[in-house]
Amino acid sequence: MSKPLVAIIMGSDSDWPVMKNAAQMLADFGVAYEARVVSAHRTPDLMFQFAESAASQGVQVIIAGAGGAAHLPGMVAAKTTLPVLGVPVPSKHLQGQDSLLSIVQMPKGIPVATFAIGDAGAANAGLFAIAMLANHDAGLAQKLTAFRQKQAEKVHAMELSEKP
Ligand code: RP5
Repeated sequence: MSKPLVAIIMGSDSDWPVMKNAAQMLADFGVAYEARVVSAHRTPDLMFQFAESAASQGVQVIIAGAGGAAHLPGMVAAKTTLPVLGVPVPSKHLQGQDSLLSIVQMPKGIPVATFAIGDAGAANAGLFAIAMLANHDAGLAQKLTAFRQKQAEKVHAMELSEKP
């Protein structure tokens, strides 16, 4: 297995069912990735160590998912200049609206690219990472074009049943 170009991190193993959607996308496109739990408030030292060493390990994009007071993506972004893609994970009481607002409202100077809440956001974060890597990888760019074409073909083939 080649060195991971994308690191997927998340605040808890309970985020994995959502974050798996990013991993699946990267796997489908044949992009090497690693996925691990790094908690901003429960393992802050690990979070800093991860963020500080990611670039030197060959990681080019970080996808960070968290729920609730979701400070993981922003804190990681504060410790690296790698692009950080934030995925708001649905939370127990506020259905991920808290996660979304925590991640998206970064103060000026430290950006986090924020995606939709939940599965679609995680899948799109995977696709966005692929699009960034595809800028310097013609084979990957071709796969991305093919993926879009396939999606369009599915829509063209859609037929509505039970028309009035
Ligand atoms: C956050 O708290 C995690 O990202 C997760 O979404 C949430 C709940 O964590 P667990 O209590 O399931 O470990 O840090």
